[in-house]
Amino acid sequence: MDIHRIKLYHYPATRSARVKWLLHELMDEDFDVEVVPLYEGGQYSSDYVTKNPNHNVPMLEFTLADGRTHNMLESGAMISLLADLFPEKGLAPPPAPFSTARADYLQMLHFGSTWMDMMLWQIRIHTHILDTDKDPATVARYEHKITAEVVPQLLARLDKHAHICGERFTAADCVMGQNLLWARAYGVCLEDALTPYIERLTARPAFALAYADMGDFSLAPSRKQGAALVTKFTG
Ligand SMILES: N[C@@H](CCC(=O)N[C@@H](CS)C(=O)NCC(=O)O)C(=O)O
Repeated sequence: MDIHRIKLYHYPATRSARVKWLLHELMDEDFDVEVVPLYEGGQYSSDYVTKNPNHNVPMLEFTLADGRTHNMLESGAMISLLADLFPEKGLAPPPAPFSTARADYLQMLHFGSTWMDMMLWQIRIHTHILDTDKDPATVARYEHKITAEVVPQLLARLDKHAHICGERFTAADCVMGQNLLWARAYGVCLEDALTPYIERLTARPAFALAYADMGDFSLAPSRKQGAALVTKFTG
């Protein structure tokens, strides 16, 4: 099945930036991007919800050579698939034959996009997105869990190698890099020993392209946007 075109539904500096970054690594600028205005509630429009009932970004739309489209809704799955689609770029150890490198790569890609992501999301929504039901204890719980359990695992890896799965940059670094920028914006993962890794990632030309729109992101919606979102946001 041939892919005719790839389109990313995106909002600056959010989880869709992971995917945008990898697309730039793989395809330079040869893909389409549509910004979904999250703070204006664009993710709840009936058109968008029909395609993405989770009302979020990223959404990745593949238009096939025969005109059909297929949408993906999970950033980790997108990263995994896209890296495999471009084996010549060398951003994912091959799926077969079995290798511990592949097993470790998938482990870290999913650790970043599910387990660590879950903690960061709880911190974010209980700091900036929820209304009257913000819970500071939830924020404190996940700040502690990240510091006590996640950061030591990352430091142990980065003490040995330049990237999260070894010497080479892989697609798992797009997830981990975005997570670390997200974490630092919320005052966690500030350990100095993580900084050289973050600097290595942010020096990549594809990172610069993916985050060129970062100035359009603010951590919190404005008071007016937040008031409009509150009736729709489901957590
Ligand atoms: N598990 C999904 C989560 C996507 C997600 O929740 N994205 C946030 C932005 S980082 C969003 O669009 N939220 C809007 C909403 O929930 O209304 C993924 O990793 O792709």
